Amino acid sequence: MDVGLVGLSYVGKTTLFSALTGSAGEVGGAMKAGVGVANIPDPRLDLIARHVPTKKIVPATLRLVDAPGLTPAGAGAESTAGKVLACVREVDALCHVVRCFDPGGQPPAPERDIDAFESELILADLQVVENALPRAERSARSREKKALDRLEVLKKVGPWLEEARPVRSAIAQGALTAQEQAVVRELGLVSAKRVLYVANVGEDDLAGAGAAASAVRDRARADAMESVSLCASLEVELSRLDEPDRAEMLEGLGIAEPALPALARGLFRLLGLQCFYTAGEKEVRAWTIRAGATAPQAAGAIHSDLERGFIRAEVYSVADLEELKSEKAIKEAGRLRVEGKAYAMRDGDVAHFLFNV
Ligand SMILES: Nc1nc2c(ncn2[C@@H]2O[C@H](COP(=O)(O)OP(=O)(O)OP(=O)(O)O)[C@@H](O)[C@H]2O)c(=O)[nH]1
Ligand SMILES: [Mg+2]
Repeated sequence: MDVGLVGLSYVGKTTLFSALTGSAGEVGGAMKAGVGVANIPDPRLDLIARHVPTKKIVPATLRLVDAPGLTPAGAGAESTAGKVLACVREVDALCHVVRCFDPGGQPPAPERDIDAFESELILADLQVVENALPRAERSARSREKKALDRLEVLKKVGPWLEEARPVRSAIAQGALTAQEQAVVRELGLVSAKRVLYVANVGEDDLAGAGAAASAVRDRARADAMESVSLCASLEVELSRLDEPDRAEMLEGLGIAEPALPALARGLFRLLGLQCFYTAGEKEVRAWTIRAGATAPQAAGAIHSDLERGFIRAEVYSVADLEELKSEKAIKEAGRLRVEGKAYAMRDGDVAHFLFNV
């Protein structure tokens, strides 16, 4: 899953990027995006590996793009939106970091900041649509289906954006078919992407109970998006500690867990994703699929050959393993299920795929 860390300037994007990926990042960085990978912590992987002896554990990952800060157009200055947003055209979701801390004499104004950023998203998309329209009109003269579809979508989202509404709200209201949404993705329209709002709180509100974090939460709820609150600078400190020290620091601060698991859960809900697992001597591994994916589609996440040549899947749940302690015991208890092509994977399934190519 690819996620873009976006937001206005100096809100803590790069700080959060460093905390999540463990890479240095460039604080207050120049106009270029950093790219890094975060392993998604998952207690179910450890549980599986306790009962299925294995050489290595491979977690699901998040690929993070740390976008440069966006400066809205001001008196005499041009907006930097086009450049900034070009680096997140291909991501699956946006993590919109909102400043909820006061660096000194600058009280947070999350609603104003969210509105400012949202306007820039919409303007950037409007620009894309206006640039693409003349070309789309020319190619539509060929009457080729693809060209006609593209023109149709551009004509549909243009007025929507002109009314200062993000494309994602058109999708939410069912104004675009699945096929039209695919065209929107191809166009790289950024206001179409779903958003996880990150309230970056100061050390004085680690619980995220203050007015600023609440405003971010309310906004996310009103838009049917997701939100988390975290303190990016504290997360950097946490990420540098070994496990026992980290646990101690969390406890001392009264925080339940580091930010990454909550952030990952938010993204999974936002995008309608779930995990399944494969377990063997070589590795125990987590795979990310769409909720509702069928067994062959899940197999396809591992390799296209497994989807093409899918015969059946042998499936049990992590809960079965926790209860019965081994695959052998699961089999003996008659709990190893044999599932066919129509099976919809459930969250927390452990699967072996049988295939033939
Ligand atoms: N108090 C406080 N300061 C923070 C926090 N997160 C970031 N900062 C500070 O805010 C400043 C900007 O942080 P960056 O992480 O570079 O912000 P950015 O959003 O990447 O900035 P640009 O890339 O320039 O847009 C730095 O001085 C950070 O130390 C936080 O959670 N609390
Ligand atoms: Mg930065």
